[in-house]
Amino acid sequence: MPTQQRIVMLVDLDYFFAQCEELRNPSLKDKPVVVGMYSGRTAESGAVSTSNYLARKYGVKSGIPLFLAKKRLEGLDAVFLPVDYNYYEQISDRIMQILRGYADAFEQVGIDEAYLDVTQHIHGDLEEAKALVSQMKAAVKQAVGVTFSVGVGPNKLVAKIASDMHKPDGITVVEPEGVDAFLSPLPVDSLLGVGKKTVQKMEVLGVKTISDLAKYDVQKLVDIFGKTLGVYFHNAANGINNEPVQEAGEAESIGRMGTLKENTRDLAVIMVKIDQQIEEIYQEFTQKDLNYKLVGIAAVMTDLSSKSRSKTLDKPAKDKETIREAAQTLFDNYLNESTLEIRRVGVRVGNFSKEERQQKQLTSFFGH
Ligand code: TTP
Ligand code: MG
Repeated sequence: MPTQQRIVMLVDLDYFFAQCEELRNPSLKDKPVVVGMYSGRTAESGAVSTSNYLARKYGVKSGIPLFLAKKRLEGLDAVFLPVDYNYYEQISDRIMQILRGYADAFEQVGIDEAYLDVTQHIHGDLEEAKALVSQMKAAVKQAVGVTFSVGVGPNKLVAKIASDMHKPDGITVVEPEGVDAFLSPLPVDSLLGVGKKTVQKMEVLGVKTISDLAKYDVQKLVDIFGKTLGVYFHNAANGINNEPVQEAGEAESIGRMGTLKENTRDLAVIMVKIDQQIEEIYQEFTQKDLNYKLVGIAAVMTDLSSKSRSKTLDKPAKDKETIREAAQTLFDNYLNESTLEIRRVGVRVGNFSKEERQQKQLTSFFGH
């Protein structure tokens, strides 16, 4: 199916943890609300998980230390609450259930995001897409009481970036002809998988915007970043992304998940655990005589939020080293983008099918 004809949406729930708190206590709505992960060391140590838009006006956002948030909100009637992940998950489940009904294909990513392929549902008509988003927003508002922002585009990559443009309760539609103009001026770190280190490397090359990256020689990118990433960056910068919207777990996979001895951001410590898991997985798929074509990782952070990333290989493999290499790269990229400590880790292999798959440009390398 030609990429241009698809219509893909990314739904991102607005200031999600904080919005959930406002939902069960509407009197919070006109106050700055900060949801934090308290580390327990002192009453104030820990980091902000998220905040409502009122708190953001004072520079309080995800990742900053709680004591700094307190300082920035001093004298205001601010409310600080601990993360209640189970409650947010219940709200999320109800919303996802509703959204699923609007999609030809649905893929939830984390607790507050989902991709919807709506191409057939709306006969490829972007005007209908806007109407559909209005319906979705109204349905979720009425049934659950939560707002979200939506990006609509010809593929997952564009939809994801678009979803960030108008928040909260926004919608951004990028037409296929408008993709280049939309992406060109954006900084390279708007692309999934471009973290701080990559930004620095690219800056040295004189590459700051997506337009710079799109024009940069693909062979040089491959020399610098390796084949998979180099080609991914080149395609992504040019708005090319054929990755299907696919329910997680649709493809059979074999995996292991486990808790680390202590919370860490140290890749070497993580890989010790991952190596044990690979050993077990290896036994299992060798017994079943399977070749795998996908390697995935998962991480649960200290605030119990979880992230997963996966990478599809150019060709099927059956050895341990390939899993290890891919898992290490995925964790390395992930650590590069997140500031939280990791508590549990996992690795899996999948896509055991022998058929050649068409989809090779995967933004799901980076999990979103
Ligand atoms: P986001 O969608 O990144 O943020 P958000 O929903 O709070 O705000 P926005 O309106 O900009 O979409 O993340 C979703 C939830 O994940 C967020 O509500 C809390 C959690 N989270 C953390 O716990 N730590 C973090 O560093 C980030 C970025 C998010
Ligand atoms: Mg969100």
